[in-house]
Amino acid sequence: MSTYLGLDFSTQQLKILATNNDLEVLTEVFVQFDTDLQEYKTKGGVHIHEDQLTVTAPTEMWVKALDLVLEKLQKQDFDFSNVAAISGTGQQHGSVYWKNGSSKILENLDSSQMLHEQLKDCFSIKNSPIWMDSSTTAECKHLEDRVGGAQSLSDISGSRAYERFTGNQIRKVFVNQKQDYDNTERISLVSSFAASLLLGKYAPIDHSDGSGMNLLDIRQKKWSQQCLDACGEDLASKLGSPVPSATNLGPISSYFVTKYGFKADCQIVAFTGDNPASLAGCRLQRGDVVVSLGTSDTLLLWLDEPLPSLEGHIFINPIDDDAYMALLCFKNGSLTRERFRDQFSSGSWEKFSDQLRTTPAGNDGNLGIFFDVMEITPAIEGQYRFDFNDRMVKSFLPAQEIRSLIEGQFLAKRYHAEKLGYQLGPHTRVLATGGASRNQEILQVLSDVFQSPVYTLDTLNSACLGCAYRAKHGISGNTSFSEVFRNPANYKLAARPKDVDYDVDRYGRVENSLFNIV
Ligand code: 5FX
Repeated sequence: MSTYLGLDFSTQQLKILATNNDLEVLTEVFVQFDTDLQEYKTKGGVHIHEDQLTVTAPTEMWVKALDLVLEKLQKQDFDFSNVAAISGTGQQHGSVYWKNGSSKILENLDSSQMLHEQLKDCFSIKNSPIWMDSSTTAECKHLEDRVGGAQSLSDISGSRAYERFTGNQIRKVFVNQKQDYDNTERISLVSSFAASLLLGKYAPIDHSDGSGMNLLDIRQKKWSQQCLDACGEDLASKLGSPVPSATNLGPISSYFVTKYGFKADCQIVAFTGDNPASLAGCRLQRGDVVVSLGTSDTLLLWLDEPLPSLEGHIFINPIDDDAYMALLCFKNGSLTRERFRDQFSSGSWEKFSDQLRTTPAGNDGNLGIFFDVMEITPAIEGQYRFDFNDRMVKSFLPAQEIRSLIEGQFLAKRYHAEKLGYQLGPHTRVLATGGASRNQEILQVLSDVFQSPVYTLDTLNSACLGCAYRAKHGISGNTSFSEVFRNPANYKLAARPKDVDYDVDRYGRVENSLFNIV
């Protein structure tokens, strides 16, 4: 009869999903910050400040949302007394600053009052910096300089310095709001903050989300003293010790037992970041890669031996603490595909598909790299076409344009994945999600470029679902993550690779040559 809950504190909403003991979804409810909590006046769940660089969210709004979402679940007559364990996730990188003395309040919550009424004065910084913030360029430079450069920082923490990464955000507070910094006894990530509410005491940061801070030594699995010293004073004690992502943190706070009827021994399993949680929700296994084809394209990879680079991010793996995962973001995704459809396929996806079907794999050597807006991976903008002799040309035939775009996009993904240590193997599965994963011809190119079968999967709720899975895993003793499932994953085989050979090294050479052109 046991049930499990997964919570997702994402940018625009707080969602909660319940599964039965077989990890099948029973119900889900959500609170939309802009509409359900209008008093906080957010747009898309955030406040963009006047400088357009600073982006925050009211911490108290997240606290209030927790009671609201549980009340919504209560209205469905959900039986809280069957919940064996809860885990959750939050938008990555965001930080919460608990004021000196707050742990006492958190440990003595009164179930006759709302959480936000009791915790409203507990935050030394009332508006949490979040992942959309890009105001910390100076702090990033400082951190990289202090540890010997961007590659050294990546070698330690899995990523070069990024504005949104928490260490740089913490340093901004340390430099500009020293009094508030000194008045802070604990700094949480959004994920560990949310776990703290449920636990009724400060929850540790988990290894996987902790890897998005530019502070954690991803091999030692400890804070890097060098990085801590570059970002603030006495930071180790403010952060607490990080723990493996599957750690069972203990029973739920009595506040929730009395107020909602949870049983007293309902366990809280460490919360993690949304991308790691998605990896769990997709039930990724060693060798798999998730390719999400949306407005921007994202890659999630399973890695055993990471090679940190100046592009992409390496995190400790959320479901196997000895492994790693990589996250790669590509900004030019669907919008570029749609532009090509309008320009070269008369606005028709059917014609677009037809053009892919009738052109040969490899495009007779015609290679295209199209970054309509400044790309993240790599940081280049512009339109580049190369013929089979690597000579730059101005245009291809319309059908070649279409194929060069799709092949170029997937070659970039394979090239950058391999640069981070990913190796294609005989058991590699490519799991495709997002809007463009409904196009069979696009999936065929993906399969050909990766020389692996492509499966589609429905991941609307992958982060939330991943946390219900992690909740069960966290209380299952020494069983591995894959052992908690009775049912096979619901993947559909969509394409098998044709016998073609793509020259990924050539793609890499050509892409690198662009740095000398732009
Ligand atoms: C990852 O590095 C990101 O910044 C985003 O995907 C956030 O996690 C979104 F919540």
